[in-house]
Amino acid sequence: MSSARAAPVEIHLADYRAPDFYIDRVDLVFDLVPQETRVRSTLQVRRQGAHDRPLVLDGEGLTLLSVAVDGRPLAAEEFVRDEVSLRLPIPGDTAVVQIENTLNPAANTALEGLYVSSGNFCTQCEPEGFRRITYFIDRPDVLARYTVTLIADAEPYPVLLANGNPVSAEALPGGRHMARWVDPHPKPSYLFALVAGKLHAVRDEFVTQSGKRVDLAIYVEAHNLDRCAHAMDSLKRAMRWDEEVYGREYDLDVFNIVAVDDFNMGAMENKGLNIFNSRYILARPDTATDADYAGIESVVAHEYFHNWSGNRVTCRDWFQLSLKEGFTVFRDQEFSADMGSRAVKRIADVNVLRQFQFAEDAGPQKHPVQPKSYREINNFYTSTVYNKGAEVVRMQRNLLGAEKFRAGTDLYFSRFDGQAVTIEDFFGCMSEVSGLDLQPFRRWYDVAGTPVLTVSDAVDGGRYQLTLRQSLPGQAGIEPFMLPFTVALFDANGHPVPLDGQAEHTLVLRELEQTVSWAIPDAKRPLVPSLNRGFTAPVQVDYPYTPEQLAVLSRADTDDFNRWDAFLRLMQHVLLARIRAAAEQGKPGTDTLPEDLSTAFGALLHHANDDPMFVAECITLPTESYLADQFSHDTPVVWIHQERRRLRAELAAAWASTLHLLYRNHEPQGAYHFDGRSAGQRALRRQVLSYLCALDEPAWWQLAAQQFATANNMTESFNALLALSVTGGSLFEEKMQAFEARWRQDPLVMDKWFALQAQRTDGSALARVQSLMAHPAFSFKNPNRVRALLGSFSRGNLLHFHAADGESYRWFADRIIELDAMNPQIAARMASVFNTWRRFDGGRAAAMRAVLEKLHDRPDCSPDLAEITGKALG
Ligand code: B3K
Ligand code: ZN
Repeated sequence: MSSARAAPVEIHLADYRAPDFYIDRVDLVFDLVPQETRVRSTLQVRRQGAHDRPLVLDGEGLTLLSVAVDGRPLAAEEFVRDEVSLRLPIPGDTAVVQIENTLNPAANTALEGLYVSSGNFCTQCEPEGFRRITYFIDRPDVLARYTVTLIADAEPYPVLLANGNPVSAEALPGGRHMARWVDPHPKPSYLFALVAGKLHAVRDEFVTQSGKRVDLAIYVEAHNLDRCAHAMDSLKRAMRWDEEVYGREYDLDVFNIVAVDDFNMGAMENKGLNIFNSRYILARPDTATDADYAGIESVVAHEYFHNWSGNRVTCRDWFQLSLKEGFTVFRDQEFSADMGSRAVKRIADVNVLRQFQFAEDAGPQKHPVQPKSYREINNFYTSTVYNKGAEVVRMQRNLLGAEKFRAGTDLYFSRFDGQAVTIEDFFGCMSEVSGLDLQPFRRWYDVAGTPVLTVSDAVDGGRYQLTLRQSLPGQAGIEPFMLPFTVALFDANGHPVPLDGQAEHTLVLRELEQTVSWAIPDAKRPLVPSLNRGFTAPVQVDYPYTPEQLAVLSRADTDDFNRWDAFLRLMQHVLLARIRAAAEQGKPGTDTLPEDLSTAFGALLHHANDDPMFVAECITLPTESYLADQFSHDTPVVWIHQERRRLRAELAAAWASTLHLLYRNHEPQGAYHFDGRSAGQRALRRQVLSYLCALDEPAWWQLAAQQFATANNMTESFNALLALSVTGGSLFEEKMQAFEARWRQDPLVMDKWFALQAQRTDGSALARVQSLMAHPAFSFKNPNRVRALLGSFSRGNLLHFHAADGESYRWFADRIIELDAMNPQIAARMASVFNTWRRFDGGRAAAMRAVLEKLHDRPDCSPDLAEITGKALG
């Protein structure tokens, strides 16, 4: 199928108009054949308002066979059809429109609409894929009740699934069979789904809080049946949690999940029929890591939570995307926090926010949580809409308190059930239940960029005073944001200094500059403020911390998040200073490990027995790409890599015996189990081993090799490889080959191997990636494989992707061109790595700019890619 579309126009929020027609009921009959699927659609159409405009249906890449209105077939001259629409006159206020069309799912490489994955039919309609299946008013504010009949050959497609509840199934002549599904809940077309294929189900059941039994099933290929237990368990826990925490009950007789191998993103919340990228379902201790287990738990929950936040109450238009995504991410974050360690979950979420969203906010694709315009909506499923959107909901929860927030969500769900609504509507419920004037808060949805909070303090006449000033990088004369900001105070020994008798204080900031003060008794100076505790607001805090102050907080802060943050700042402080110095002098630094940092590192290690997961998070070095983001020009690629390695080796040398002791003491016993304690132990051992292997001592490498040989689970086995990759060499090579030999038939496991290969810094990484494209386990058509090999090379291999000769850029751009012809969404995502081109030195910047121009100036560049490259070029 060609991915070419009509030239996209810029769509503006301000231009929103209610639809000219509604469609109340849809009856669809699918005759499923890979090369030519036939769709018969019957639409009950209703005119909205007094007008005589025609009915305009969206449709792309379809072959139209017939159209009838109220039973009368239309002649060709009675309707108008172009590449993206079908216009027909509707005589009265209501009509029954019947359409027959065909399409070619087998040729659909864009994985949008109806396509074939591993021989099975599946769909992806959000945001605008339904128009690639049949003609429809394909926008989220048109909600209809669907009846769907699937007809297919029984042998290759024994399982036939659609949204809602199954109502009938029967065998048909000629080896065919049919199944009919009815979804009683009105829904927008983006939530439509069907699946047909040779699949097997793992089944379970859930009894809802009102006593209703729901049949649960996860459909996979037969050989994956033993990899569904964790996903099923996660689903049941999510269903219970949504009842307990939000009072939300499930509303159909069945809940089905299907895992497919070819999928553009993580998963999709289609009503009653979630479709998942198989990587977010399949897990067995020997094939999946702790990170995979955690990812499955949160994505299964996320999609389930959409049943209310997204499906029952949906979005009026795509500018409201964060209404469902930001809110649902917040819900899944809280679910995972309740299932495991709250502090560690918060650290992980803020890490994602800082690494991806802050970077997005600082680049050419910056946009508000509620964008004001777009060309290709697929490009707006971003970290800003998802992760900053979740922070904005979290702030509302923090401003209102848990109880009022729950009253607000109750009101929202009951008032807008079955409707397509706006961010304003959500927000209005929060104001209404709390009586708070949240209007100043609205700016969080409207303004792009990460606010900076510049904080200064003073001690004056027995009072401790904080002055907080808001600014937005690159913008003068801004209006203030409203934000909750939690603070506490410590003395030089790390003892808490109460503020007005309280351990901490949540300030609600509303002004560009605010000063607050508290009486403090004699506290040992210097005082150390703990700011934005728990990351109450998604801002950059700019306070001139000294290394001594950071060391105090990393040892003694009673807020785990800020303890972690203090140590990170300390590491970053040392690393950035060293990187700058090395870049200036053109040679590696020779200074010794700063005492503050080393002592703080040791103090954290001593805490590891109490909370191994937390300490593992703390001692994780900032990634190279995160460090690179801290430079606004002449990013010193080589020095970032080298100085980060040097620091790792120094810390390892200083603490080798403690590290080794921790490694031995935290060996998880018995069979693999995914729980906080043992996952924490494995995470700690992973960090510890990576530090030790950074030392030039073969004994540590042998330790990793031994772990690789004896591990009874993928986490420990892969962590050993990761540690060995720090040094490279023949031992690493040997273990990589052993891993490949064992797993080459297992694509999901091979993704880990491809990603690690792509990130290797020994030898010629580009040549290695080039040759791996021909590996039998690699497929350019599969988004997971492309992300593993090409995505990891471009984003995870700073040194080689940004090699000074520009060869990697040019080779990568040529792969993007090939991808663009097959799957524009993936091509656009891959291309956004070039967004940072202005932050590199002249030679690299020119080379990146040249490839952006090459990508952009092609006549057949997809709208997806053109929007990204156009913005990057500015
Ligand atoms: N709503 C889908 C994302 C659809 C992305 C389309 N490009 C998954 C999710 O966020 O739950
Ligand atoms: Zn979502």
